[in-house]
Parts: sequence; structure tokens; C-alpha cells
Amino acid sequence: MEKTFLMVKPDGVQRNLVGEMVSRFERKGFKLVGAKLMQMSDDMAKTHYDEHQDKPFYGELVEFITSGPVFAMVWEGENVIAIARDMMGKTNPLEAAPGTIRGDYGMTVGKNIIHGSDSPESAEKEINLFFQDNEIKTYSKQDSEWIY
Ligand code: DAT
Ligand code: MG
Repeated sequence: MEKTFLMVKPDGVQRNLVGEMVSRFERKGFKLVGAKLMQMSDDMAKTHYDEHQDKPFYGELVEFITSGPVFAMVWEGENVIAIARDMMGKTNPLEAAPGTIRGDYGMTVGKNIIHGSDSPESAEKEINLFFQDNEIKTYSKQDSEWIY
């Protein structure tokens, strides 16, 4: 089973959307295997967003993601990386389809509520950046036979 890293950004935490975000992925049928509320350090934010270091918005991005607590999660399921990205919607909430998270809750690209890994490589990098091995739980759930 594939794993992905998802994170409710500071705007989502402030806007009381943590429960809604967890609920959407739970109801889809994904399994929550790790979660914590945390404050990202400047170093961690720079590492997390290193692919954007040459972009004009990099400074703002690091400042925003460290501006308050984030809710970091690891979710497991078949094709969870791509499906979670679809559920999030396009990066710019103004272009994100209704029914997606950013389409339903966002208004600007800088405050787009949620982060999600975009490939198996970024999922592995991001899970390892945010979570220790013993914070990722392996367990069976009684609903799996009704989902798969
Ligand atoms: P995504 O979060 O959909 O993976 P990304 O990796 O291209 O998008 O960019 C990371 C974050 O950077 C994004 O969620 C919001 C911010 N961002 C992206 N493009 C931006 C832009 N043109 N202006 C300001 N912020 C931007
Ligand atoms: Mg990205």
C-alpha cells in the first residue's frame, strides 16, 4: 500500500478545517497512519520547499508555513498520492474545481489550506522529514474488507 504526506497549513488550522480535512480522507477510505500538530522551524520549511528556492515567492512561502501550527499527517491506501492530489484540487484555489478542498475552501494561491506530496519520491522525502519511524503506525482496520 502506498503512503503520502498531507499537511493542513497554518490557514487551515486557524480556520478550523483540521477535522474537515481528516474527515474527507477518512471517508474516501484512506487509513490514517500518522498525525501531529506541530510548529515548523525555518530550517525545516526551507528543506520542505527546497524545490522552490529559486522562485520569487519562496521567502513568503517559508514565512507563511512557519507562521503558526500545521497539522502533519501520513495516509495510506491504493494510489493515495495521486488521489489525494486530485482531492486537493489545483494549486491556485481560483482554478480548483468545486468539490475539491482548494475549490471549496480557498481564495488565494498563498493560502491554499493543504499540502500533499506530488510523487512517490516526494512522499518518501516528506514523510521522513516530518515523522520518526515509530510515529508511523502499522495496524489493520475492520473496514478494509468493505473498501477493497
Ligand atoms: P502544490 O502545493 O499544489 O504542490 P507547488 O508545489 O507548485 O504547489 O507550490 C507550493 C506552494 O507554493 C503552493 O501550495 C502555494 C505556493 N505557491 C505556488 N505558486 C505560487 C505563486 N505563483 N505565488 C505565490 N505562491 C505560490
Ligand atoms: Mg508541491
